[in-house]
Amino acid sequence: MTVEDAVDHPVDQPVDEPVDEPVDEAELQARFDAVIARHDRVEPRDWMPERYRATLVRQIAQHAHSEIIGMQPEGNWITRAPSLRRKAILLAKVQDEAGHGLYLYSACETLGASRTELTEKLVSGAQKYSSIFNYPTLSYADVGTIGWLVDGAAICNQVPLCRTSYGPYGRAMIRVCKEESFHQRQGYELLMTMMRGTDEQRAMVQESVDRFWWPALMMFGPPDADSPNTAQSMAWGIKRDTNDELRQKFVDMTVPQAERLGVTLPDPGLVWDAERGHHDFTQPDWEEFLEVVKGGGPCNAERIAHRRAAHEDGAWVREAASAFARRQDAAAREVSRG
Ligand code: FAQ
Repeated sequence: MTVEDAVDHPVDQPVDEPVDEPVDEAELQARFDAVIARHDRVEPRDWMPERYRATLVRQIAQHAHSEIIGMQPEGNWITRAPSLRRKAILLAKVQDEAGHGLYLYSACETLGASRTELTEKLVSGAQKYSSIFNYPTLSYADVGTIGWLVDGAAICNQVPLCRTSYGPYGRAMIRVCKEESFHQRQGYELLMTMMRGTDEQRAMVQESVDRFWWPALMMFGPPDADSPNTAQSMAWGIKRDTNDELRQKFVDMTVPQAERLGVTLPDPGLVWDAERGHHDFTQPDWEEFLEVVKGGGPCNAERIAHRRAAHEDGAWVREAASAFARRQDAAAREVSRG
């Protein structure tokens, strides 16, 4: 499934009819269930069960936070990019991630959760972001590996989300996925260039892939049997595939790319299973995953401290923007009074 498929075969347009009054809760629930059963879209002004709304806010906010925190590991290399061209590409990519975060915070606003409130929950640790961004970027090859593996995993996870049941989330995903595809290609091209270079450069790529392979597998979340949210999110059409299905898709997609690149994926258990028509692979260390999600990863404290400092340093910009908006409003009222 590509982004283009999702765009060319969009979910039917929203049924944004005003609700006839009076309607009881059971009737509203029945209408909602019918929308989900038809694979139609739920829109912001539609009635929705409170748990559906809360699940969406949880997932979309975590997704938004991941995009924003995800700027840090690669941002670490902007000043040290080896050429003007590589610097321009990296700057553009990191800016794209900021844009993705903003679309996603906007999608959350349509559910009644403000950006201020969500940012506070991020910096206080009340909401999560993707485990992957708690690992350090130790070499320039990590920029390529993040593009290839991390954006690659993000695409596997997010292309199906273009068909998620909540309209604003699905529509945001279409553009995000197009940009993530570009990110993945730039990462792969960077690694390919290094693999065509010196022995030291090839070793740098291999070392980077060795570090990022297992955390990339963890991005899809715990195994289905240990995933408390998957069954309900699938029933509501928020998620279109389970964590294990997406992880398998990612492995199958990545193996031939690794062969072409000339790197070895660090899993001796990775073999083609002709009967299943998929690669068998070793599970990542789920204890390590839980530790990272709980806040004990190599960079959790640093990532949150950096985000909190940036938020506090930006207070004057928010105040200035609010003052400017108030002044514009006052001027507009003045003009309308004539
Ligand atoms: N890290 O029951 P499930 C990107 C939590 S964007 C941390 O399976 P669910 C772009 C989960 O929240 C990457 N926590 O949960 C980029 C839940 O906790 P809670 C982000 C995780 O929601 C590239 C608990 O574990 N993408 O990379 C993780 O049904 C390069 C139980 O899990 C998205 O957010 C994890 N990896 O499925 C940016 C995509 N996995 O809240 C910069 C949208 C699970 O109950 C540079 N999200 N948890 O306390 C999703 O598809 C889903 O939320 C899953 C998790 C699949 C991530």
